[in-house]
Amino acid sequence: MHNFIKGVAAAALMAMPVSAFAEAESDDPIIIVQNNWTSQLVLSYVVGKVLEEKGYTVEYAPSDSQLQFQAIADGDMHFQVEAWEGSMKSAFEKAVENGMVDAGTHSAATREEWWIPNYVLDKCPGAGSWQGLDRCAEMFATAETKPKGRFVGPPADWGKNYADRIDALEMNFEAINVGQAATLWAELQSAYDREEPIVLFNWTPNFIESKFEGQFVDFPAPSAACNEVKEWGPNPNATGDCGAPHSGWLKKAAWSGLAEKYPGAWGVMQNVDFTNAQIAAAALLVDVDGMEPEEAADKWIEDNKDIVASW
Ligand code: TMO
Repeated sequence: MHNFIKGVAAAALMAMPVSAFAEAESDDPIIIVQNNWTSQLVLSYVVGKVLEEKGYTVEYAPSDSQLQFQAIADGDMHFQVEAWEGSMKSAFEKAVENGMVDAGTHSAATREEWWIPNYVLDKCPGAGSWQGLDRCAEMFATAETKPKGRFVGPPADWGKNYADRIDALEMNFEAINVGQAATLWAELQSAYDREEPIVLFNWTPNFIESKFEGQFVDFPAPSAACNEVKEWGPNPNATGDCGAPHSGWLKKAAWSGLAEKYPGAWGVMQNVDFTNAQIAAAALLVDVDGMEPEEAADKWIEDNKDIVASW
C-alpha cells in the first residue's frame, strides 16, 4: 500500500471512537431509569454514556422511586443506578420477590432523614434528637401549620412515611411536602440566609454537606420490628415509630433478562460502584455549578476516567 494511503487509514482508525470496535449483543435499547434528584440523573447518564461508548443503544425513562422496581421486575425498564435503603427498601425487596435482580451494593453509605442547620441548635439545643426537636416544635410553625411545626418534606414519591411517622411518634409537626427537590434547597437557602429555624428532608451523599453546616435529627433506630410490632418503640400503640438507617445501603437494580440479552452491558453494570464522594460530586455539578445533568455526566466521566475505564 502507498505510504500516504497507509497513513490516512491509520489516522482514520485512530480517530474512530472505541465504540466502533465494540459489539453490542443486541441493538434493542437498554432502558435506564431516571428519578427526580440530581445525583441519580447524573449517574444514570454516566452509566448510559459508558454503555453507548461500548456500542449499546440506551434510552432513559423517568419513573417514580417506589413504582420503578416493579417496572424493572416486569422488564419494562432495565437498570437503576441508585436504590436507597432509607426510602426504597420495601419496594425494592418486594420487587426482588417478583423477579427483579439485586444488581449489587455500592461502597457508599447513605442516610435519608430530617435535617437541621447547626444554627438551629443555638435556639433549640436538643434539636439533634426527635424528642428535643419536638419540644421546640412551635419554633418551626408557619401560618399554614401553627401551632404545629412545619417539617419540609420530600416530594410524595420518596418514601411516603413522614406524616405516618409524625403520627406514630405523636410529634407536634406537620409534614408539608415539596413538589420537587429544588424547592427543598430554596427553602433551606432562604432560612439559612436569615438563620431562621427550619427542619427539612435531606440525605447524604449530597451536595448539601459542601455548602451548608448542619446535621441529621436522630430518631429511634429502625428495625423490622418497628414496622411490624406495635409494642416495639416509644409508642406501644403504633408501628412506624422509628427513623431511617444511619448507614444505609445504596443498591443497583436490574431486569432479570439483562445478563442473557446483553452480557457485556451486564458486566459493566455489575462493576459500577460509587463512593460517597463520587455521588456528592455528581450532585454538586448540577446543584452548585449549575450544569444540566447530561453535561454534568460528561464532566463526571472526564473527572473519573480511571474508574470508568475499570468498568
Ligand atoms: C432518594 N433520595 C436520595 C432523594 O432520598
